[in-house]
Amino acid sequence: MANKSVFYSILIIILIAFTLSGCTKEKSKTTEVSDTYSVAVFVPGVIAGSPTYEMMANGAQKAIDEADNGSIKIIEGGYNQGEWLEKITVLASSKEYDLIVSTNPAMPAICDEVSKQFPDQKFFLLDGFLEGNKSIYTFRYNQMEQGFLSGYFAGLVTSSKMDGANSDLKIGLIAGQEYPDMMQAILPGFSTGAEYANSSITVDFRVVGNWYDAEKARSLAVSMYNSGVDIILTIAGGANQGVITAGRNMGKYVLMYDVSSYDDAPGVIIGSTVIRQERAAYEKIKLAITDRMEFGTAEIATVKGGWVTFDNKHPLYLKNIPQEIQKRESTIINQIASGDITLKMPVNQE
Ligand code: RBF
Repeated sequence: MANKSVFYSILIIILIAFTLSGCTKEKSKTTEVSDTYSVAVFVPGVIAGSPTYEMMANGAQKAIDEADNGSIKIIEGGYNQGEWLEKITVLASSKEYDLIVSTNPAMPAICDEVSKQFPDQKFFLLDGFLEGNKSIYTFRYNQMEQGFLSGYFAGLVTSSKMDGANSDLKIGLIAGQEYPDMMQAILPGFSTGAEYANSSITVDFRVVGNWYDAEKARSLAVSMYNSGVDIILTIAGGANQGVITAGRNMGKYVLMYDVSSYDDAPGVIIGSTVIRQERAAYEKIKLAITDRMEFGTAEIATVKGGWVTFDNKHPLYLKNIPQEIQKRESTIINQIASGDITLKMPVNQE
C-alpha cells in the first residue's frame, strides 16, 4: 500500500514537471517567434559569377541554419528583368514567407510596387535604397567610396612603371548595364579616385548590355587594351570572365569589385575591393527573425563602418604590387576610414 502511494506521488511529480516544462517552452516560443520563420531569397539574375548574389545567399543560409525554427528557399529570378516584378508578386501572394530578401538597386522600386498589393509582406533589400515604406528595409554600400578606392589604385598603376602599364594614362571600367548607381556613384567614384592619383588620367567606360555575355565583354576589353588602357575594373557578373581572359592574353591588368578575387587570376587580377555583404545578410536576417529589423528605414554602409574596403593584405597583392603603391593605397583607405576624405552618396536613388 505504502509502495503504491509512493509510486503515485512520483508519477504526479513527473506529470507536473512535464506540464511545467511544456508550458515554459511554449511561453518562450511565443515571446521570441510564433512558429517557423520563413525566408525567400530572390536572386535577380543567377548566383554563379555574381559575388553580391552569392554572398547574399550564403549569409541568408547561415542565419537560417543557426535559427531553431528557420526555413529558406533560394530562387534564381534569371536575367529577364521584365519578369522580376511578377516573380516577386507570386512570392508575396503565396503568403508563405515572413521575409523576402533580395539585392540590387532595381529591387526597391519593384518591391515597393508589390508592397502596395501585399502590405503585410516584409522585404529586406541589400545593395538598394528606399526610405519610408514600412514594409521595406534597405541596406546599401557607399559605392562612391568603393569606386574611389578602385579608381585611385588604377590611377597609381597606370602612372607606374609596372610591366603591364604603358605611358598613356588610360584606365577602363566595364559595366553589365547602365543604371543609376553605376552612373551616379560607382563611375564618378572611380573617376574621382583616379584623378586624385593623377589628374591627367582618362577613363574609358563601356557597357556590355547584360550580365552574362563573356564574349562581348572580352571583345570590349581587347579594344580598350588596344587603345592604350592598361587596367580595367569589371562589374559585369558572369561576363567578367571575358575581361579576365583578355587581360591574361594581352599581359594587362584587371580589377575586381565586391569580393577579394586575386586567386582567380594571379598577376592579372591585381586589385580588389570588398564589401561585407555576406555578413550583412547574416546579421540583418538574424535581426528580422527576432523582430528587430527596422522596416521603413535605409542604411548606408561605409568604409568607416568596416563594410567596404580594398583587400590590401592578400599575399598576391603584397607580392605583385610595388611597395610605393601599396603604401599610398593603404594611406587612402585609412583617410576614408578616419573621415579625412569624405565621399557622400547622392541622396536620390531609386
Ligand atoms: N551585378 C552582378 O554582379 N550580376 C548581375 O547579374 C547584376 N544584375 C543587375 C541588374 C540590375 C537591374 C542592376 C541595377 C544591377 C545589377 N548588378 C548585377 C549590379 C549590382 O547590383 C552591383 O551594383 C554590382 O555588383 C556592384 O556591386
